[in-house]
Amino acid sequence: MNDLFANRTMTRDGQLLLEKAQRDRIETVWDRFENQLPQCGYCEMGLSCRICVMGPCRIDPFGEGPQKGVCGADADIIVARNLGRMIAAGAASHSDHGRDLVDVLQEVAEGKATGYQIRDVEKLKRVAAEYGIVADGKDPAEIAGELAYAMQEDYGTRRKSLTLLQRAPAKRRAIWDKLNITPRGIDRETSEMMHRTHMGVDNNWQTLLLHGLRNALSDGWGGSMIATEVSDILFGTPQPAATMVNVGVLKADHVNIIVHGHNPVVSEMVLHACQSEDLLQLARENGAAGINLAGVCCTGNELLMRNGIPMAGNHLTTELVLTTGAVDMMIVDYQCIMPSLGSVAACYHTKMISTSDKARFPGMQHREFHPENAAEKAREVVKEAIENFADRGEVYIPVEPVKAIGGFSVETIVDALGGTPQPLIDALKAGTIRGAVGIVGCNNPRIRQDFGHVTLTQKLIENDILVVDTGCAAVATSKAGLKLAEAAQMAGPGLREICGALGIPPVLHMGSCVDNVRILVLASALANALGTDICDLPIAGAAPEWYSEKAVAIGAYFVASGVYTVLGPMPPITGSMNVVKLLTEGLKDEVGATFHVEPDPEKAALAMRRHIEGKRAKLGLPSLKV
Ligand code: SF4
Ligand code: MSK
Repeated sequence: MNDLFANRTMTRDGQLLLEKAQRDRIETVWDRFENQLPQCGYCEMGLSCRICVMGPCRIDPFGEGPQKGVCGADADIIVARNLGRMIAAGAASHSDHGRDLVDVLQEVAEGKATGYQIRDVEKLKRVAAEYGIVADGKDPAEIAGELAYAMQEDYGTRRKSLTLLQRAPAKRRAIWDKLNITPRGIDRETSEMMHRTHMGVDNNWQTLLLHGLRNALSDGWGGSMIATEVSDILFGTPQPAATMVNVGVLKADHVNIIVHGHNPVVSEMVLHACQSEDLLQLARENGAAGINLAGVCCTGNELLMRNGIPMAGNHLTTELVLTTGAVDMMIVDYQCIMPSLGSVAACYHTKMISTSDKARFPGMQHREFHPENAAEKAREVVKEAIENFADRGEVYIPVEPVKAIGGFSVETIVDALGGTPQPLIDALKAGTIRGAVGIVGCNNPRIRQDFGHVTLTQKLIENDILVVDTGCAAVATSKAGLKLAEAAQMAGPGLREICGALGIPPVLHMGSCVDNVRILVLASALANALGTDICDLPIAGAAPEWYSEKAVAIGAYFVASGVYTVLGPMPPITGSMNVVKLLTEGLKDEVGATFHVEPDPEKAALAMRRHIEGKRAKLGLPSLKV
């Protein structure tokens, strides 16, 4: 294999498709990354500012050039403002995704969103009760209407704190209150961050960063949590199910449709259309053996979690999957969809369809989905995909797919444990499982694709540390075969024994990137059962290949919730040692957790083991020498 391709991705399908892309003269994300090198050092350090038009300004990190922007902002202020705006963008993205789901819930309640229904009535009632809604004597539609209204209130500005914060341990909420970072309205915190970072508002880097934590918490315990809960209510709470992953899930004799993006509002309707008998018949009449729906990125994870739909790849595979020539249509909603996709598709027969009024892309046809027309629109586009099957050229599907198990919601994990987290707590206390780590986030061309996720995961499970993962990390470990019960053979003896007894893999797929909140809910359940705080648990978080602003918000709400979090790529903060020190050391005294940056996954695993052993020792649990 060409070394260049082997250095870009550890995946076999990725390497072979990079060769194909080169043969077909397709430019990929890696080519464009290399074309950008060397990237701007000021920006990498967070030292450039273009907040106002007296600028743009930059601070000289060597102390020889300007040390202040035109307005007088120094390096600390500029770095903190830039980071604050990254958090605001990430929180806004997740939370707006959540809002779209609440809108569907509202329309289902009003009988307008034909095609959607409430699949998990029990969860509807449970979540409604948390919002103080009495369900007795009401039908699900009525409860859904009241819940949608109450959740919309959480987005507004009238409350002092968000409803679902009640799920956090009391000690954690007390910390947030003491620091005055208890999040209020979801939109309010993002709006306030944009205000604070306007020229001439908050020019104290510490208070800017504290508001960054508050803004991130409004996502983690607000917008993202609402997104996950409403998705479960509308589309069903995930249950473990077998699936297949990598580009080999495409089928040469089927109409292949790929869904890409994040929100299940579109992809669930596409799935229904793909399963309808008349469209399957049409596919057969057009010479195909059937319709094969597969996902990439997180809308794929949403379908995988609930329906076992196969997954063709993660973030850096999204262009390569088109080079197979086997994709008859790619349907996108929003987030993480590279604007290059339309031009890649134009070299093949693939039809590209955008569906959201807020996300348009070059080279894509726009078919706008709304709750009231989504079922019908989905049928229309699936029909077009079928008609496009005849236009295929040569097809190249170079690998066989890998089996995986997905669908581990908190509910199913607790069910697998016999209805209570106690067996997990007992295993942690005994040291059979030494701790748990949540691995989340993306791919990034700075890092060999999947290498960070897979190496870190392998090192952790070898050390009897249970791994739960989401997003593109979850796809990476699935492709590497770590999401099979047999993968327990790679785990240490304790974790292997538990996995064998429960019939689960050592790496549990917990969903998409908004579903990181499932990890928060699980951590809270453990902390509550132990009568302690999240920061006292032998757990950690990691984002070994993150790239997006959403990942910054996720990392910030993990740390603010008390989870020590290791990042692979360095965030753009090194222009201010004050900011670096606060995030990597100082926050420990404030929220009981810090960030740590370590691009080498083996060293990251070691840092997490040390952290976990330290927490075990503090809880008086048996230790293992690190
Ligand atoms: Fe320059 Fe200050 Fe304007 Fe930023 S806010 S661009 S540092 S003048
Ligand atoms: S899709 S945010 S690349 S996980 Fe959620 Fe993957 Fe990261 Fe997008």
